[in-house]
Amino acid sequence: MLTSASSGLDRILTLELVRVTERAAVAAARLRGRGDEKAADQAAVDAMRSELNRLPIQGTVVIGEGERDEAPMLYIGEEVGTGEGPGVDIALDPLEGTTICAKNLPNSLAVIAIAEKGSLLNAPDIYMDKIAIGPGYADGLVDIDAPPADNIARLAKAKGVPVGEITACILDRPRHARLIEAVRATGAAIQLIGDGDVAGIIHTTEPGATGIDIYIGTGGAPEGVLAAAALRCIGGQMQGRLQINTEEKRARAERMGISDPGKVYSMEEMASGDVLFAATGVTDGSLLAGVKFGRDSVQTHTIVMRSSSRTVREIKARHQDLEKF
Ligand code: VTB
Repeated sequence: MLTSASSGLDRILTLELVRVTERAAVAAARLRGRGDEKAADQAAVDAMRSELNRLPIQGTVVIGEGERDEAPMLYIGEEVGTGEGPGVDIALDPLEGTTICAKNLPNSLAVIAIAEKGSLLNAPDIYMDKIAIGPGYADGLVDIDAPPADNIARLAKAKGVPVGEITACILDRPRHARLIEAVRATGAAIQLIGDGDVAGIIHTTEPGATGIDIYIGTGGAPEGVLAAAALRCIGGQMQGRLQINTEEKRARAERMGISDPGKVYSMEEMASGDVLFAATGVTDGSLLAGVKFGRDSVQTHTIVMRSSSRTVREIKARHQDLEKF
């Protein structure tokens, strides 16, 4: 048995996880900048699935490529791993930011989180309102229900800088027009991203390197759970609320065990227990370099971490067995 009640997930799995995102990232990177989102995503899915099936786990995908009828692989409920070893829940996104990969723009990632059974929010693939900041601030400093101007002002004060030195990351979507206006009215800067809010949220944890202090806005709920898993490991704060605004979404959420449609989830409620998280850069980004193809090797850059120890490792790998890649 690889788990023990006191230590949560086996630490060996942390390093095993790196291969899973590395393989997915390399497969997607071969299709960077080709304008074909579907092909890049499919390549990442295939590669992640085959590597995942080598892991000594009895894994169940709880955040995946979609529900079974729409996703033939890595669908929600799919059993993955060798079938020997601990039972775990898995959240994954083999290519987070398909459009940015297809356009070869920054910050697309291959991402996975492994958690103790029952500890990840089983979110339907709908929108989630999100707010996140990095570590080192008092609990509850920002609040998803507070006006953006208040959150930005509180963050600036806590950081000890004028509001004009705060940068918010927001997905560039028409639905965010009012939010963008409200943030700009404070004097804060906005980094508008085309896709990839898992990276956007992780970037709040290292404002010195990324220039991003706060993430605000509405993106995918599955990406929200993945980001919460990452922040559980690095530190930081996040809140999320599912946008359950139709009867159909309410029914879907209820089937997944969600009974309170207006609930604000804390980071710990989205990803509790022991969580392992890994992300490999596909395209170059502000925290992770993208995959580099050389004559005789392929280089990858991965961040891998574990919530129970809060260890954050960066692994730069040079792969020379090119037949595998
Ligand atoms: C975001 C973004 C993802 O979905 O979650 C977004 O981070 C939300 O959906 O990379 P819309 O595109 O409909 O705004 C993605 O773009 C993935 O599809």
